Amino acid sequence: MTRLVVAPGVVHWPGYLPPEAQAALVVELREVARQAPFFQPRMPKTGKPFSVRMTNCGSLGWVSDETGYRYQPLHPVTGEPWPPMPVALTQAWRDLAGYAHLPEACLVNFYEAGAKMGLHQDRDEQEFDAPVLSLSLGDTAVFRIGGTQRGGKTVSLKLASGDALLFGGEARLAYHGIDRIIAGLSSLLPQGGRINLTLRRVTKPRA
Ligand code: MD6
Ligand code: FE
Repeated sequence: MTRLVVAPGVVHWPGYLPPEAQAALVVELREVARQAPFFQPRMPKTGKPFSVRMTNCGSLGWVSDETGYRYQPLHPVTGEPWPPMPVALTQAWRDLAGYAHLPEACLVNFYEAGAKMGLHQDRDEQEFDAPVLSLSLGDTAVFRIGGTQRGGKTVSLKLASGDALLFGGEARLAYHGIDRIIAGLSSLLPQGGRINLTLRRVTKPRA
């Protein structure tokens, strides 16, 4: 397995999930999305919709609306608990995260052609000692990462279907985003598009 250190604290495993595991995960994610339909998050204050649609699995889910960003145990539209995390995801976490406790939230982002995500920090969690683990499925993304200050130097890398990316240590609060999606390189999703999963530990584990 190729393990690329992109920057201190940022590790990229191209093709971490083999094609059969990617296909099996897509089947499980269709069930997640049946129980917890994709919703359109909105920017705090302005209410401007994101171009990415989202859902979650696990005991907590990340949501965003006019009142802010937060984690909550219930779907913002259906009011139901998030479905459980597929075992393949907790397995990837055990395999790659190097963190003793299980993740609580898996944010599922869906990008159609033209969707992107602005530079941001992941800082709505209480536990920054845990890394964030990302898995990508479907179309390739151009991912950009910088330092912990906005406006610093950035580098970009492509995330293809099956790739894993870990953000931890001194990179845990690095700015990052998705510049664009490159369609046509993966046949995993018949209608195209990209799914990104980010696994997070939200609460501080009790000692
Ligand atoms: C994406 N990823 O790949 C967006 N956040 O669609 C993220 O925002 C992200 O990949 C924290 C750690 C890893 C990530
Ligand atoms: Fe992020």
